[in-house]
Amino acid sequence: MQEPISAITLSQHIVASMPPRARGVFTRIMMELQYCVHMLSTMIKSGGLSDNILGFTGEVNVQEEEVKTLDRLANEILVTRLANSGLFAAIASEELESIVPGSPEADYVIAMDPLDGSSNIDVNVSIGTIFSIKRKISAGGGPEDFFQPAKDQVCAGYVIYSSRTELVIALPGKEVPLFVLDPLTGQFVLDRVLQPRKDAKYYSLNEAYWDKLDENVQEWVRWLRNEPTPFGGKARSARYIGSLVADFHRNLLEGGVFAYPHQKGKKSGKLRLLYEAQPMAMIQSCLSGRASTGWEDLMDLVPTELHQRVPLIVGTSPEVEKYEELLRR
Ligand code: FDP
Repeated sequence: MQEPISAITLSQHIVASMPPRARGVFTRIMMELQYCVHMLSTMIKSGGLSDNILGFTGEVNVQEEEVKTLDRLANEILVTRLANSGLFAAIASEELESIVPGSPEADYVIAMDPLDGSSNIDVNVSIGTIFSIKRKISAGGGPEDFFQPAKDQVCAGYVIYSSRTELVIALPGKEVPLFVLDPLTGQFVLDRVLQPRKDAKYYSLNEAYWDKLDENVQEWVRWLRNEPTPFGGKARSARYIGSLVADFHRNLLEGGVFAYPHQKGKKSGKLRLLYEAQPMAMIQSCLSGRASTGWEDLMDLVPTELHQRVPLIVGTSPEVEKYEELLRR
């Protein structure tokens, strides 16, 4: 990491990447997200000492999952601040059944998973926040704004809360920077620009579902385990953390493929198109990778429901393409 005194901050980086006549809206969006993330990161790292943030709330969310206290807090902080920021016409959260209205005149909408990897909260394992920003196409902010394909996102990103809090953002056609949160100043500073990884060292999938996977997917996993990579690497090793953000981040940095496939008799998968699959698809595509349901390219798939679930195969291109090839048989 750079010397703090010469570090490039997130706001400096965004201002430098914008066209000269930009109005500064996007910079304000990033500053608002930075503020929320700093708050969340501080709460998470306090480990429940200063606030009672661990455990369950006793509620069940729209996804029929038990809500953890931190899930609820993260959702409240992000939704309340972003809805009142004047920067978004509408907000969609994985935790909420309906869209939350913002400022109808704003140009953007944001979909987010406020806290990804809930099952890892209470065991001090990496968790994250995922977001996807789209340009508003309706008059005042409605479902159609969210039902645009991943390739039409204006920005996708995630935060990983681990030994460091890191932010990765992708703007179409631009480099993918990785920022680190300086806990003293609450500013994200540029750590590095990520480089595409052609070769997959790892694959990540929950192998406990082996008996539920269809034969083509099982064959793909055997191929990953046994065949050398097309670029001369060894057969891939396995890593599964169980937080999408953490597994995806690891594969993005090291080279790998993450899969949460469909199962026999259940084509829909588990992960959510708007809050998880679309943002990861854009980030991976900006780094020469691919994201697919197995049947459709996730950059092109047009959402039809707010909480739509899809199979997600995302990572280095040859591995994703092999998956698609096996499913086509
Ligand atoms: P979690 O249920 O802990 O919130 O989207 C939710 C998610 O975690 C992803 O982060 C993770 O990749 C996946 O679900 C884990 O699901 P399995 O336990 O079924 O493997």
